[in-house]
Amino acid sequence: MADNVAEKMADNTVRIDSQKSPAGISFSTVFNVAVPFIDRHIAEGRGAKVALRVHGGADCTYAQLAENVNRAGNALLSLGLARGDRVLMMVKDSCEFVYLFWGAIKAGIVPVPLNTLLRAKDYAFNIENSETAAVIYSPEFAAEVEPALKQAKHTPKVVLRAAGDGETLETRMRNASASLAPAPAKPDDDCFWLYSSGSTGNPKGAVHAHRDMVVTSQHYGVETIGLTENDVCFSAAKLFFAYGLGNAMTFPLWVGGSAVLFAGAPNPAIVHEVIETQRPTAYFGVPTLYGAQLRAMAEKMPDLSSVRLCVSAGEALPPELLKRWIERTDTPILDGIGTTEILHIFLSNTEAALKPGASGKPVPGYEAKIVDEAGKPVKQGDSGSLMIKGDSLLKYYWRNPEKTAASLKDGWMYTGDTYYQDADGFFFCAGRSDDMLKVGGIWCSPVEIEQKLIEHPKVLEAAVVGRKDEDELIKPEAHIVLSDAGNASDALKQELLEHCKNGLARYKYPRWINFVSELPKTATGKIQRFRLRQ
Ligand code: 3UK
Repeated sequence: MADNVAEKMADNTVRIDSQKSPAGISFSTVFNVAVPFIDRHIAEGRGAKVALRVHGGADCTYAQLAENVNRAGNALLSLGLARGDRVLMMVKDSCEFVYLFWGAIKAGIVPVPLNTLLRAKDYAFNIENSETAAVIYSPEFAAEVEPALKQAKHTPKVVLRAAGDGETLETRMRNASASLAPAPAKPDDDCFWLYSSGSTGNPKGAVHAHRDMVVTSQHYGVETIGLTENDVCFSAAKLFFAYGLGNAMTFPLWVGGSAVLFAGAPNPAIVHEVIETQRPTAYFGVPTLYGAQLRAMAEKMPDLSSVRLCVSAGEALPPELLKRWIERTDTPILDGIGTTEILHIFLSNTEAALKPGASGKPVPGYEAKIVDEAGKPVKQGDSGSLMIKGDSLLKYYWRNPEKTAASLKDGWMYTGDTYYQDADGFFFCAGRSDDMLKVGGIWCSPVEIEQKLIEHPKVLEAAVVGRKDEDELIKPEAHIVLSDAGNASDALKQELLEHCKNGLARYKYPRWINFVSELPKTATGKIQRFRLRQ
């Protein structure tokens, strides 16, 4: 029956059966996801509606969006890119990001948005690992991207700035046709990648299919947080994160709502200014920022009256922060856990079922189980490894069959998180199964910070662990053995901080440095980080 229905569906369409819970989602056999997210809105009469509102810039209507997506897709094709080629994007939150991402997909090219806070050596790895055909970047990131292009052993066919002087994506788009037929694809074909980091080793390209953004937008965006075309979404987390990509791009574009885009670094003052001037209805933040916003509110209370819904993800939201936020704003924050591999939130609190400190319950369309080391479900209340099943899981890690096999088992994904479930069915986070830290919602590998510290000539050994700050949120702390203990001084601490800030993405520097005489180790000499955690 379902197959017959699928056969009868027009190309590039989705059918939602909302009588079912979770809603049944069927895809046409020929399915390029750019059509329902972009072109559908013109057919549905939303051409004149604002799709993207740029803080401090010009709005973009759905009609302009559809035209520019076509122009971007044609620009890539005219540069010689072919089906399945990757295009790495180091692009700020802006209309160009959205044009390029969807233009690539519509043309059958695979966009790979990258974290714009990374450094040249990180980008050199991405360029080589993806064997990308193109690198397109905002001029703001030239100082890291351009050296990376020189360092990398792979040379992309196309290197272009997104905007600015000379030949850019923008000039290419101006000369490109405004119409583009969608490249034929199937719901399960490769569509876009996001890189995900691990505690040791290099980041891994998580390959997502055409169907995945429909699944997250429908099951979380519509069925869990109730977004509609009247919503205006603002995400403090940038579009290059899976979290931001859903919040401020796929969700509003799925429901025919609007997104607020802001290119700069989020801080309480600017986030409050954006909320006051753009008046979003849904706000998506991370715990560290909610904490900083609360401190700023003690000085000056912003007008948040447009916001009906606040969401937090990236790391657990401490109950105390939630309590203080509700006291101040009278709006709850819905904490939910998502991953790059599953694309968006799969366990979430809702207004009807909210427990402070919990990650909530499974989002419609997802199943969760907590298993022991043998893969067997644990007793209710016991901690174990959290596994998730659902239709938005990555297809595979790019050129990493071992990691793919270790992470995916019979349609279930190991998240790497330790969880337990209480008697009411709420899931609670009890830490990671590796040493990875979430700092301001962003992955931070202790090993990477340690390696940077050890590069310094005065450092003999280093161990980095997570320590809770005043908001109960984890930040990196370094324990350092100096080659010559006599060098210990505050000036050296400052020097080591600068060394880290200059060599690593800026959010990765240790917030505390302790000089110690030795580090706890196993008999085989491995640092026992757990003994250093407070
Ligand atoms: C941790 C949480 C407790 C957890 C993400 C929303 O964060 C996202 O994706 P990443 O791949 O990291 C995934 C890991 O982060 N985590 C995320 N949210 C929570 N831990 N409570 C939470 N609420 O360790 C998870 O494995 O960067 C978040 C939507 C999409 C995402 N990709």
